Amino acid sequence: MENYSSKKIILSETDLPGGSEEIFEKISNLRELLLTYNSAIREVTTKLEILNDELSVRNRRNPIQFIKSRVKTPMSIVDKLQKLEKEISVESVMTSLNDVAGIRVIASFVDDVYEIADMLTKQDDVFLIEAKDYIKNPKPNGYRSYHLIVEVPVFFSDKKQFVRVEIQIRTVAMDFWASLEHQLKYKENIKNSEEIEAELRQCAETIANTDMKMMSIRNKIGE
Ligand code: 0O2
Repeated sequence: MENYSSKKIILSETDLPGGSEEIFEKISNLRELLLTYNSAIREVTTKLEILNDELSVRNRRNPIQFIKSRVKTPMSIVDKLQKLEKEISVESVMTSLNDVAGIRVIASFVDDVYEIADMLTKQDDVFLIEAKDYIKNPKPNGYRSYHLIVEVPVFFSDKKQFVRVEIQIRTVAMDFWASLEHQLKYKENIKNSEEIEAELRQCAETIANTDMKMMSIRNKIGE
């Protein structure tokens, strides 16, 4: 399970589970790679914080409640490369994986989700690779969120490197739902899992309706 956190994450080879040293020797510049992805997260997070500050001055409310981030663990990087039948190398990580750096933006209202995505992707040093709207088109299990894959330039002493970052933007309610549903995926032998899935689907609908009502109440208050 990948843990998103609002704290800065610093990874090192000591995070590797015992016995996996051999496979990680293949990723020669691991430290540099993690530094690169951490830098891209810092860069995008700063952009989001600036947009939040600007909007809070203009609209007198914060569209972003909080921002969490994580860099994929070396173990899950290798797992994913193996699943995709890709070579285990730094180049392969950079070209084949879009979600090594992940940012989760928790917004106040549904229209904030779209405004944040739009303002970020309009910036001329943010290159949109892919957008997936699971709010307009929820997953069959009820999952709702707006996903972006962007590429940003990270400047080092001797080079400029384009790095991909996955950004998930969703409301507080959608995030609450996704956290509980995520636990279901990682728990084995859950009793009545079909019943729980149906309950979660129903909760997702209730949450979507409540999100819409909250936006309409906010609009009435603002009139
Ligand atoms: P984790 O453990 O959260 O990192 P891909 O990322 O290419 O393998 P896909 O389906 O093309 O897969 O990407 P998608 O749909 O954009 O989903 C990527 C991430 O969104 C997931 O990462 C989850 O974090 C989140 N997500 C997608 N669908 C669901 C869902 O049904 N429930 C919950 N709770 N989260 C979801 P990971 O790596 O799968 O998981």
